[in-house]
Amino acid sequence: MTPILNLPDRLPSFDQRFAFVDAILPESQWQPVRNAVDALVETERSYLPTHKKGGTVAYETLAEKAPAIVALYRSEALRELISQITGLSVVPTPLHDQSSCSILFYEKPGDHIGWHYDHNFYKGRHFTVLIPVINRDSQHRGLSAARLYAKLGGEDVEVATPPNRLIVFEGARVRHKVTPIAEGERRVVWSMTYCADPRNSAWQGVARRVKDTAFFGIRALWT
Ligand SMILES: O=C(O)CCC(=O)C(=O)O
Ligand SMILES: [Fe+2]
Repeated sequence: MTPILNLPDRLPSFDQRFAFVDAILPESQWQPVRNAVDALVETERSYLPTHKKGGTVAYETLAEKAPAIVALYRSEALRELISQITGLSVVPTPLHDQSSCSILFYEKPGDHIGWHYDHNFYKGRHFTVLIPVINRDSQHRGLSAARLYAKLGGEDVEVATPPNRLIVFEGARVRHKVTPIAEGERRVVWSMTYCADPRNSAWQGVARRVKDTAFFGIRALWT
């Protein structure tokens, strides 16, 4: 049986609460993810109201429209790898949390996300996992102009986000941003969260809903 993930020979260090692994998905897993994202891009394009407000496709929608993506998010293989990288036993966060597993679309010139932390509304430490699926310039020759920056050890560190690179960081502790894409470019990022203890208290639950609104409303501010 082909493995679900291309496991690295050596685990990357997580000393700075930030790590990445290239070519994480083998072809057999990568193809269904690509196809699911291409189908979502088509849906976005043809369904204008979503397109206008859009920017993100949330977990409930993915569960219905892209089950391959949700299955990988919830796979034991990915859970185990994130646990090994972070050094904590983590689990996927709940379905009702819109940030648990979502697809972020950067498709209009200027689409970006400013400096931010990813809020943690759970009891345990919380990690953001990104897998860029599409990242191309207008000529389809290289990556888009969008760059992920993380504040690591007081420095702004640029991290390339080529397709199929697994990026793991403690988003509640590591400030990060994405610079704007340019005309004709496209960047689509699969964003997930895992947590060491996914329980949340009542007031944290309320705060979480506020966060969902804020995060998923961001696109409205970009356009
Ligand atoms: O698009 C990216 O590379 C980063 C997205 C992000 O900040 C997040 O998912 O928390
Ligand atoms: Fe973030």
